[in-house]
This record gives sequence, structure tokens and C-alpha cells, in this order.
Amino acid sequence: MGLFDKLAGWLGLKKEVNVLCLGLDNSGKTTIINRLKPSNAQAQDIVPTIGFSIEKFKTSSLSFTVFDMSGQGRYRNLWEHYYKEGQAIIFVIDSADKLRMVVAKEELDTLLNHPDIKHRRIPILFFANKMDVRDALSSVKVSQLLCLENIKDKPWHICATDALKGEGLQEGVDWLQDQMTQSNQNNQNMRS
Ligand SMILES: Nc1nc2c(ncn2[C@@H]2O[C@H](COP(=O)(O)OP(=O)(O)O)[C@@H](O)[C@H]2O)c(=O)[nH]1
Ligand SMILES: [Mg+2]
Repeated sequence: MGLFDKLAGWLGLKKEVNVLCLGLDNSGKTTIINRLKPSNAQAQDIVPTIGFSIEKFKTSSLSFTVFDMSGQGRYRNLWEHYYKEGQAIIFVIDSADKLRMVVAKEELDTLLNHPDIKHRRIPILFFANKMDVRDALSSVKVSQLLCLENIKDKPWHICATDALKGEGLQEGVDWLQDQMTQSNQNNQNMRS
């Protein structure tokens, strides 16, 4: 453990982790992030941006940057620079939006091939959201349609969620937290 970490531990401070929350518009990203905030969370800190959307939320130890991946191709180069800073990705899918599943896959593939993501072992948590909707696809089906088994060089995990009720989110966050502590340890090992 580095000195700063020890110090931060003694002081009760937690290190901030930058999480990118991505997915098509209307998949449930804002709803999910709101749910993840502790009940005593600070006021919502949304940065309204004209023409494209970047939202930023902070909890005590997590800093989320949220953006909608569809319908804003011309602004893509403006938000791509956030990729470098991201230490974890939450990718949200509307499991009931079968028509746009192929668009979600295209956006995921573009993300995975981005130079700032491609060669990093960055953990990706998939939320197959809106499970409560009748006829929603199962998380197994979503996983097949997005070809997640092809992701070999990054740890990933998929959870079925209902963001309205908050179901499934905790399981995902526990997984992500595990991954983040493991990657911290790996980094420490590499340094020592
Ligand atoms: N039925 C259902 N609706 C959801 C769920 N999650 C989000 N929504 C609704 O989907 C719409 C889009 O959600 P929002 O969080 O704004 O999506 P964003 O564009 O990805 O940020 C809103 O009307 C939400 O209330 C869910 O799990 N189930
Ligand atoms: Mg939103």
C-alpha cells in the first residue's frame, strides 16, 4: 500500500475512481447513477452541455462521467478525451429496445477499438437494464447479441437490472469494486 493510500486511510479519505457510464440515450444511465448515489448524496451535479450531453456525478469515492453514445457522432471527438481518464466503464443497454440492439453493439465495438481503450485492461460492467419491461431480452440474450464472449482482454460482467426498483445494481457495483481493488493491488505489485 502506498503512503498516500495509508494516509488517506487514516484520514478516512477514499481515493476517487473515474467511472465512465456509457450507452445509447434512453437506456437508463441517469436513472442508474442516481440510484447508485448514497442516500445522503450531495446535490446532483449535472453539467448541461449544449448540443451533446456530458453529466458528472460525484459520490464520496466515485466520480462518474456519463454520456449518451448515439446521435452525436459529430461531437464524438469532444468527449473522447474522457476515455483516457476513465478507470472503469459501466455500459448500459435497454434490454427492451430490440430495434436498437445493433446500434448498441456498433457503439460498443467503436468504444472497444478506440486507441485509449483498446490496449487497457479496464473493467467493463454491463447493465442489461429495463428487465421489468414485458418482452425484455434476458441478460444472456443481450450478451449474445453484443458478442461479449469476444472480449478476452478485459474483465467484464453483465447483470440484469431494473433501475426503477434498483434491482441488480448492487451485484454489479460489488463486482466493479472487487475489480478496482484488484487492479489497485496489481498496480502496486508492478511498482514494488
Ligand atoms: N421500465 C423501466 N424504465 C426505466 C428503467 N431505467 C430507466 N427507465 C426509464 O427510461 C427512461 C430513460 O432513462 P434515463 O435514465 O434518462 O436514460 P439515459 O438517457 O440513458 O440517461 C426514463 O423514462 C426512465 O424512467 C428500467 O429499469 N425499467
Ligand atoms: Mg441521461
